[in-house]
Amino acid sequence: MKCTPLVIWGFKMSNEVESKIRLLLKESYEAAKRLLEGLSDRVLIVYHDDADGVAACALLRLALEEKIIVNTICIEKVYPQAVRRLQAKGKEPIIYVDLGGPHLKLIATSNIDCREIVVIDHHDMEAFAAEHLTVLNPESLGLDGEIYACGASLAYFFSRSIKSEVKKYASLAVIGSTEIPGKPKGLNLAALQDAVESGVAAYDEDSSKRSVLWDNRFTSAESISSKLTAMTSVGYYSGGPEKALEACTRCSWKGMEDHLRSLEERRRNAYSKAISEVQRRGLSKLGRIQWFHVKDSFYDLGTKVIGTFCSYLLYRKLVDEDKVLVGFMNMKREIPGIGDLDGEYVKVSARAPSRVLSMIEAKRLEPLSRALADAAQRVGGFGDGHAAAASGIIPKGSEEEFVKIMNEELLPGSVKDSKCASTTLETFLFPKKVEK
Ligand SMILES: [Mn+2]
Repeated sequence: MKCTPLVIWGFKMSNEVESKIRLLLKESYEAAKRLLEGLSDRVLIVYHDDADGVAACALLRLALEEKIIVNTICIEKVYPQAVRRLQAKGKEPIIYVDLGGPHLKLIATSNIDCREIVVIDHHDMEAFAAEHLTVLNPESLGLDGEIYACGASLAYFFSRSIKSEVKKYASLAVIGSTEIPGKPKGLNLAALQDAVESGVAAYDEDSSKRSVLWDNRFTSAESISSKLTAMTSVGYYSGGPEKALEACTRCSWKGMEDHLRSLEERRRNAYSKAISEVQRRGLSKLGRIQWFHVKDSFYDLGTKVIGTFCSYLLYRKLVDEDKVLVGFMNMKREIPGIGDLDGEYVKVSARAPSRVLSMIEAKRLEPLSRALADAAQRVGGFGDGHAAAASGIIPKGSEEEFVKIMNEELLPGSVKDSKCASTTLETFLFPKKVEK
């Protein structure tokens, strides 16, 4: 199998960034080559439930499917149970894309069959090396992955070295990169240049607005991104991720208009039901936390919805600016494509109102990622995220205990400092991206 080394021209960036990007592209090319030289006739792609994740998966599938059988699984979070389950089935290589960076140790130690695993991600990563594990992440070169890359741009260059025709799909990388605020930089800019060259994207440098060819006309990349995210997250349990993959492959919504409308409607109904419940009952308060539980109101929707709902509540009067906002929803046991989780779980999301965020920045409170993850772990769950937004899953019935512990964990300076050594304080304090 032949791979083409990547050549990119005309960067407007510092030499240091440029040389790191070239190094990353070289690593990417070599990883693609190794994957194709392997003996397997199939591959499994595990991707994140948002526009960046699905665009990245579509690019990889486009490049690989003529050569080998491609199976895909969309997951909402890198749950330990989900990782163990999916890695226990089959022997083919696995590509994790737009997720996995913070969980390399879990992924590598669950690799009991010594499968080849490639993690293509741009989130803060855990420093962890293992045999059979290839990591493509700008963070590993000291380049900020949440400024200079996105999952889809990384997947685009990986795919382009396998199949040069993928250049016609560079618009997918442009769609994925809209989750990074501001003007496109680094790999995102390089992918955008390819897309413009191929005639599948247009860029207005002054406004940094990007449009892509979709349904045969130029459409705002951001609007497509938000629809893809709705499909993969709101529609998570109703085949949304596969439909979104299909849409990316065709660069079209054709035949999916009704599905999109019904998703919007389901989300609207669930929101209005939940908001009237929250208004009727008010928020429960404990110390530095205010919280609510929507129980089964979001039951058929993917669990990202509770995070979006928390963000939406942040701007409502009933929210106390001085307390962390925490929301719970009951979640299904089923993970599509993987099976049922052992046990009953609740998804928890936390958001920092602006005044709480200033306290976090002033180091008077712990970043939510740390406080939530520690509290979740202490009740037998799991969590991750950013300073101002974090989420996790915890066993059903442990919600009040969780709130109590998280309230304590929010106070800084306790003995637990060494636990999160792989993530620097700086990356906690200055999150570049907040889950939308
Ligand atoms: Mn991403």
